[in-house]
Amino acid sequence: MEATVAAPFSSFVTSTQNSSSSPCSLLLSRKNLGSVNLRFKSRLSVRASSTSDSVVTLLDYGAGNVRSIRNALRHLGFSIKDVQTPGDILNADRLIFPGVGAFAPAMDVLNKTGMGEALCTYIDNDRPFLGICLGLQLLFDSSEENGPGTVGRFDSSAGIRVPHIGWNALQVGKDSEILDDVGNRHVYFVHSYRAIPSNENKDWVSSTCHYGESFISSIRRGNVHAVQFHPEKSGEVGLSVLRRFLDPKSSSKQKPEERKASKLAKRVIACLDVRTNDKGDLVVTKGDQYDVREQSNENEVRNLGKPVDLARQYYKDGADEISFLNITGFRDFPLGDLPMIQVLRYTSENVFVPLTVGGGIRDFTDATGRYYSSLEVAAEYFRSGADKISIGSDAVYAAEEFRKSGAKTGKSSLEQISRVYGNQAVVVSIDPRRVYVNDPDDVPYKVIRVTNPGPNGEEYAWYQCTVSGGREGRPIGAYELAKAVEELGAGEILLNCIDCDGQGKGFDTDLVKLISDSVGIPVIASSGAGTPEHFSEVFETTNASAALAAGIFHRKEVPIQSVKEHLLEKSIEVRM
Ligand code: 1PR
Repeated sequence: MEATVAAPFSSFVTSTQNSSSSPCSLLLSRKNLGSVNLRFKSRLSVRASSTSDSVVTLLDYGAGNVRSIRNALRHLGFSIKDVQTPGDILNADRLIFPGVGAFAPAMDVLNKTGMGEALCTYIDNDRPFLGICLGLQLLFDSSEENGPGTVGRFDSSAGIRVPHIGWNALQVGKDSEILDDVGNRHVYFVHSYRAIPSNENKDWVSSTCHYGESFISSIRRGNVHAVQFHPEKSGEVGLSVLRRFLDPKSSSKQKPEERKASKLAKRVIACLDVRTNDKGDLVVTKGDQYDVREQSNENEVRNLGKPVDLARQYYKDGADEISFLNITGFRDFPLGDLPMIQVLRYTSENVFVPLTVGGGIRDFTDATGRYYSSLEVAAEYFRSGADKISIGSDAVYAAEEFRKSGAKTGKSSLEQISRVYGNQAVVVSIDPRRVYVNDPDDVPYKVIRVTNPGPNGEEYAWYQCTVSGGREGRPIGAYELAKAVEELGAGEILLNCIDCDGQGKGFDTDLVKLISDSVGIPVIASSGAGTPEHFSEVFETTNASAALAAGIFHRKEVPIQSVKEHLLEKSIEVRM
């Protein structure tokens, strides 16, 4: 969650300043630019702190998922004081600035309210500060032309997928203190912009991370800390980072991890397909090729458990992420489906890995004629604890339109949500069905030679996209859709396959290879996992960044840990 503008810091700067003299960038070159600090000091003063040890001040500028950091702080026994005025910043005992949402709108708010100035004064006075993600980037001069030490976008031409999403390893340098428990473990990143280490900032850098190049993953000077990763989403390790910031005297020690994290891990994701059953209860269900009803006389919806309980269990079991798909969202309006919002709220109270939610994200007019934009739906999901939202059917319509006209309208839910929340917060879920053909020229879509021929010996296939939970085929293939949604602002693709769903015979590696080789954003392989070997197969034969499964976890056939241990044996990096 961070900048979506090329030079994010410039918007933080008041109109009379340019980005190279922005107040907080001075922190990195104080000697040269001290006079501007003084200007702020003369206008604002910090009073000695006196409030309770268990209060933490939170600067929530109203964008994205701040519920996760709130939940993490409460979980650690702290109460939260929200910043209402610049004075609240100056009077804070300890201040957290969680960087979520897009940069420009957030910085506008800070500028208009005078909070930006107060923030700089607070930091300049070496008061306890923790910046997260954007909260790190704002300490730098962002101007891309100013050479090293600036914040810029990852360079996808270097062969890396942007956004950088997932669990990566840190090279911890100097005495960061808050990172003392991180050791050999992975932490969770989600961002497209990064700060580069340089001579000017080397005294500040407390850890770096490698993703195509070395970038700054944390800085520390005195009581001022900032991290590019999300501690509130990094499981127990992340909680220990927060704990050490909040209570530097805390002596809690994480058990040292024997295996050393060395690079971006392949993610193992647990997926919960959720819907209301015939009794009106919200249940986790799971279909075979998208049919979720029992093959019994009652024909009832399969009930595999309660969403919140299962999500908690998967968090404990080591899932790297959890996805909720409201599979009847296409016909029920999500904001009318309050139980799903409740599920997110309860889950995010004690599940500290990323949560994705999908189903029914689109513009909607209810029975009373009230119109809701997809942005409102997404906003409610983010507020309720989702880190990413996933769009299915509506992305198909947007992609069809885009291919027809060749122009972006900026109005689709995909475009709007990624503009406001950043593309790293928007997943597109594709539900394709394999269609065999004899000849690659039979259809105007991308056709591939399949590993296993079709029922009539067909050697080729295309993958037809569907909407409404697989009920309706559309005139667009998975390849065309993936390319289009990447252009429209998707940050990640969740690639299902109706033919493989629930079959336990392995992922459709032909399809996963096709899509993961065609786009520059991360691709999550989904549908068909039956054994740990299916996970290593998909990672060894395709460029998938993550693999998702549902049935084998719900039926307790294969524990998440067994999948990870198997991947480790195959020398595939995973978070343990
Ligand atoms: O179209 O924006 O309302 O979103 C609807 C969402 O719900 C989409 O993401 C779509 O994939 C999902 N969905 C709709 N109907 C079903 C269904 O099953 N009847 N579930 C459905 C899709 C597929 C995966 C599943 C994997 C792994 N489920 O999420 O979890 O295939 O399963 P497995 O490991 O058991 O093989 P919109």
